[in-house]
Parts: sequence; C-alpha cells; structure tokens
Amino acid sequence: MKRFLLLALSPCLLAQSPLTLWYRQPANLWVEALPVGNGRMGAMVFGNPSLERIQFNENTVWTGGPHDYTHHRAYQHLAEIRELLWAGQQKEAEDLAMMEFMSEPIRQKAYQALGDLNLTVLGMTELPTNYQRSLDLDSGITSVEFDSGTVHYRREVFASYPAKVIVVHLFGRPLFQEALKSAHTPATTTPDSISGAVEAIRYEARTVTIEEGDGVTILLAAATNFKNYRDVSADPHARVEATLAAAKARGYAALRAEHIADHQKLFRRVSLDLGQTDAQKLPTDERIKNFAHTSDPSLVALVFQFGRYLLIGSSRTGGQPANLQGLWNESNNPPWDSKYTDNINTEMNYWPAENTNLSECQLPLFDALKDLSVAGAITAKEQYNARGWVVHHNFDLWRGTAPINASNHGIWQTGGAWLATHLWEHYLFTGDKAFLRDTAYPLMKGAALFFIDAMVTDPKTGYLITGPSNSPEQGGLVMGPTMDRQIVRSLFGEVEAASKILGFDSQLRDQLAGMRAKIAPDQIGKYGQLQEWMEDKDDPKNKHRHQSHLWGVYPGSEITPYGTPDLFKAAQQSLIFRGDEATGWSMGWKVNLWARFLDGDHAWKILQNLVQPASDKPARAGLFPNLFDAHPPFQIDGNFGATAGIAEMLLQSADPYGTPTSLTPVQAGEAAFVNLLPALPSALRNGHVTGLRARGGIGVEIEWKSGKLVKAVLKPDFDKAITVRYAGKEKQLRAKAGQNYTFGPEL
Ligand code: FUC
Repeated sequence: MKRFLLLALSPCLLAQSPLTLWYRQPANLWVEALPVGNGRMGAMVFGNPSLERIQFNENTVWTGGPHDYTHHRAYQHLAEIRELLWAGQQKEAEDLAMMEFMSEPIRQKAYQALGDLNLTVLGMTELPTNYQRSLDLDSGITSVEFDSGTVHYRREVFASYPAKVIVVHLFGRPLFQEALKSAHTPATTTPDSISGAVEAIRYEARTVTIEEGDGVTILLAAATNFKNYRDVSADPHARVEATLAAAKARGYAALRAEHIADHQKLFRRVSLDLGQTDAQKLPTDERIKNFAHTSDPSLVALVFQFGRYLLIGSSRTGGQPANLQGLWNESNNPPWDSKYTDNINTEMNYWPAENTNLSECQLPLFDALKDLSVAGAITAKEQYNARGWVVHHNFDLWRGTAPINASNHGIWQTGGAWLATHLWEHYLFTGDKAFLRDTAYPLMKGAALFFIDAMVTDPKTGYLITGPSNSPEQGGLVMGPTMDRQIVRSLFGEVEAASKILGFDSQLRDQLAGMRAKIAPDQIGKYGQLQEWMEDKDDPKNKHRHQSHLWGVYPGSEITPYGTPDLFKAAQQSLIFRGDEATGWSMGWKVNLWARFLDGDHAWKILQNLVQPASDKPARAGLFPNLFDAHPPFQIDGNFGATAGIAEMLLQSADPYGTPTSLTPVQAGEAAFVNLLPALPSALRNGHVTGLRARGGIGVEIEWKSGKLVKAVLKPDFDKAITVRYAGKEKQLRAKAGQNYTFGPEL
C-alpha cells in the first residue's frame, strides 16, 4: 500500500472525465504547461516531479507609466491627408500622417512576466513512475501525481478569484525547498519574496506556507502600485500582506471549497455533450494529433469548454480585460507586446462571453472602455477636432488611444466604436436596463458623437464615409473602408435603439438616423465579391488573415441570409476567395462566419484546421499540447473564437432578416430570434447542450440525434416576442418570463 494512495484520484477516472486535459509527461515548453488564472494573476504549471516550475503573472505589470499618447493639434493636418487620399496620392498621405498624426511615442507599452515559483522536492529516491498531470476544467484545479519508490506524490494548484491568490498544495508533506525568481533584474529576492520595479510599476510577490494536517499549502500573492491608468500610488507590499493574511486565516480546505464554488458558479452554467468515443481515452496531446483521422467529438466539447475556462481565468470583475495572451505570459518582450489589439483580437476575446453564459466576464472590458472614453476624448479633440471618443487599433494598460506603429495600418478609426457595440450586445443578452442607462448609453453615445463630427462626404459618391482609416492591416491608408462603414452604421442604429428605450436624446436619434441612411452602402464587385473598399479593387487571390469587410455578417448582423440575400452571397464569395487556411484567430473568425453562412460542414472544416497540432504548421495555426491556440507563438483569441464559433453552430440569435438600412425589432431589442442548430456539422450527429444564451435574455437547451433536433427548451428571463426557427420552419411565440417552452422538430 502506497503511503498517500487514498488521497489520489485514480488516473483512469481522470482520463475518462470529458472535462479534463491530461498528459503522461511533464511540460517541457511553456505551451505544454497548464494554465490557472483568477482574473488578476495567472500561473503556468509545468509539473516536473522533482522540480516544479510555476511561472506566474500579475496583469498590471507592464512597462511604461501614466501617459497621454495623443498627438496634440494633429487635426491641423487632417484635411490635407484626406485631400491627398482623394487625389490618389496614398504614399504622400501616409508620409504626412507618419510625421504629423501618430501616437507619441509611436509604440505602446508591453505586458510583462512577473516571476517563477520553483519548488524542489527533496528526498525522492527513485525515478518517478505512474506519472500523470491534468487540468480539470470543472473544478479549475490542476494536479500532478506520480510514484517514487513506495511514496505516492500528489500536488494541486489553483488560482482563487475570491482570495486573490495562487494556491499550491502538496499532499503528504514532502520535504521541499522553495525559491521565488523575478522575471526582472534588478529585483530584491528572497526564497519567499520578490520586489522590484518596471519603469513606473512597482511590484511585489510573496508566499506563505501553512502546514495543515496531512499537507503543506503554499499561498502566492502578487500586487503592484497600479490603481488606474493615471494613478500608480498604491502600496504593493501592503496589498500583498493583506491578501496573504486573509488567505492564510482561511486555510487550504476552505480556500479550495470557496474556489470551486466560485468557479463552478460560472463554469457549470453550460454543459456540452457531443458524444463519447474511444478516442477520448488518450492524453490530450495525442488526441490533438489524432483529431484529423479519428472521430473524437468530445475533443470539440473540450476545446469549447477550455475557451470558457480561459475567459473565467483571465477576465473577472475588478481586474483588467483579457489581453492578447489573456493574462498568461512568460516573456518581457511578448509578441505584439501582449497588448490589446482591437481591430479584431480584443473583441474576439469576448465573443463567447454572452452566448456561452459568462456575461459578467465582459465587465473588465467595459471598465476599460470607461478609461478609453476619457483618454480617447483627448485624441478625438486633438487629432480630429471632434466630440466623443476614439480608439485606434490598439490600447495598453495606460489606455493609449492614438494611432500607433505606422500610418498605413495604425490609423484605423473604429476600434472604440466596435468595442462600444459590445455594450449593446451585453444589453441584448441580459436585458439589464440599469446597465444600459448608466454604463452603456453614455459610452455608446460618445463613440457615436465622434463619427457625427469626424465622418466626411465622399466627393465622388456623395456618401458619408470615415477616413483616413484602413481595412485592418492591408491596403494602406484609405478613405471609407467597408468595415468602418458597417461598424458605424451598427453603432448609430444601436444608439438610436438605446435612446428610444431610455427615452433620451430624441433629436440626436433623428440626426443619427438621417446620417446612417447616408453612409456609403455595402457593394458587390466585379468578381461577385463583397467590396472591401469604396473602389472595386479586391484581389480574388488575396488570402489575408483579416476579412474585415465580412464584419457585417459576423460579429455584425447587417448582411443576412433572408434580409440581404445578394450581399450575403457576395460576402460568402469573398470568404471563399480568402480560403480555409489562416493563422489562429483568423480561423476562429472563419468558424463563426461559416456558421453565420449556415454552412455547418464548412465551419467544421475550418474547425478541423484549427484543431490540429500547432507543430505541424510552423506554429502559425493549430493547438499546442495545452490547447492554447497558436498564432506565432500563442494568442488567446483563437481559443475564444473557437468557443464562440462552436456555440454559433448550435444556436444563433442574431436576426437573419437584418439589413443595413433599417433596424429590425430583434436588433432594436424589442423581440428575439432563436435559430436552433442553424449550422450543425454532419460530423456532430448527436449532442446535448444546456445553458447557452440567446439575445433577449433567453436560456437555451438543445438536444439532437442523428443530426436532427429532438428537443429544445427556451427559458426567457423576460416577457418577449420570440421567433423560433428550425430546419426552415418558424414559429412565433409570445413568451412569458420564467416559463419553459419546449419544442420538437416540428416546432
Ligand atoms: C493583428 C493581427 C496580427 C496579430 C496582432 C496582435 O494586428 O493582424 O495577426 O494578431 O493583431
């Protein structure tokens, strides 16, 4: 009998849990380690038997300090930049903008690593056997266990949101040595503390060890002096001390129970069963390798739930929003600085928030929008002489809103506007009127005011357009890219709808409606494609990862199968031209787009490209062994895009009758549309999902067999007129709050 056998879960049980990632070997690379996070701190657990490495972050450790990036009085050059663009002198316009219109400094700041907690286990006499490490998504706990001689070793690690600490528990009180290591030099380091500074940020991390009963618990806390983007006057030492004292007083069992309860309150809202096969008995890394040639639908469910797990881990109330790597980062020079790139990436991070029932995980983003509306008002005034607020294609901890990097792609005006549409979506999903009135509306209105002032009339067509701007990351600086027009049209419509619901600003509402009708429309070009720009200049061979002009299909809903069938077909043609291969997040977007095109098998094909070993694709796409999505090297948006896309295959609640010109009752928040299994891939023959959410405040459960609906249950939170659709049939319903409505395939 091994000494601690009773404490260990049987490996066999773990291996069969559909919500577990597990491996037969420790992590060698960072993208093999297992993530835990509490919205402030993240940790990556490597699981080496005798030398455990827990690499950790705190998400306010960034380079830089409070700073206004705005290029003051840049508006003086705006007219000339526009004139040059209209005269076809793009290079001259970009050169002038590079000199006179860019952020100061031109780059924003970078998210940083914090340190490593290294644990050396002493006295292990024999090489480990029966090794297994795992991450249980359901409890949010990662564990490592193995035997050495007659001793069974087991440890677990979790990140507690309520207690703000990382908790490491070593069962059986093995002898060990602990060493904290800072990711920065110089730093003041002892075995159980590190403190130092990165430019304006001062940080501290500290552990305390508690010996309780049959185990040892190490509590790790970290904090900085960051209070908000303009104030770094907090005391990291006092913060860490207070956190540790409170956590220590609770003890391991209470911390663990509290963590599980907190995590499950969010995580368990949605269950997804796509069927079980033998393929799922293998370790996760092997399942990724096998996915292309075996039937393993349960891996799709795991990828889906992993995205939800990552959102819970990286975006919790009171903290920072999820950045390009969520909050997991081991580098002080991470790709794209691990900032907030909002010409797709930051938004994609939040695509699964509402429909997969993690609505409150968006609140950190909305807090950031409040900051951005203040910082971005200076940029709006100084660079466009406009009211309201603007965010270009990136922001950072210091809420830089001016155009960064280079004028050919940094000057993109609709980052703030796109983010503001998330406020409206949050309202549509939750029906929370107080949120609409107090938080959403003022921000949405500010985002719209900017475009009332900053849009111009195109001299050639007489339409209203944005500019200077770009179609994200290609084609250079232009006037009036399609994506901008779609975003502004949606934003204006949403502000109109919100002002109507709230009884505010009727004059503004009329003004927005008038302007919205004059924004240059979506156009079909000579290849039958949806034009990406004002001019018909798309290259059908263009495989660019961005497919920005398809915004109106997803995440927007102005191009729809039944409202705008011609544009819908053209948009589909554009996506066919772009192809099925792409980098990580781009594939995440394509899954959602093909789902909105109601083509489940095509969405599935993209998902198969996404769920393949990253190593086979020089790490430009695919999944790493720990299921992190590749985008050289790792970017979390691909995970979130995949989760949102899988949900979008099963349930859609955007109005499929929408058009760019008039807001439908669904888009205006007056009615709801529930489209059941709109893009079910033939590979997902059987399944059962509970807890998805539809716009209108509706909980949705769906069960299907052999590719056909068996039963759907709608649970509206509010009285609502709902159209339910399945397999071409529709049914109207006047639903009452709190009642269940059950449908079979005949509706
Ligand atoms: C956008 C993308 C890149 C990358 C970066 C963080 O600029 O075009 O692929 O994801 O964001």
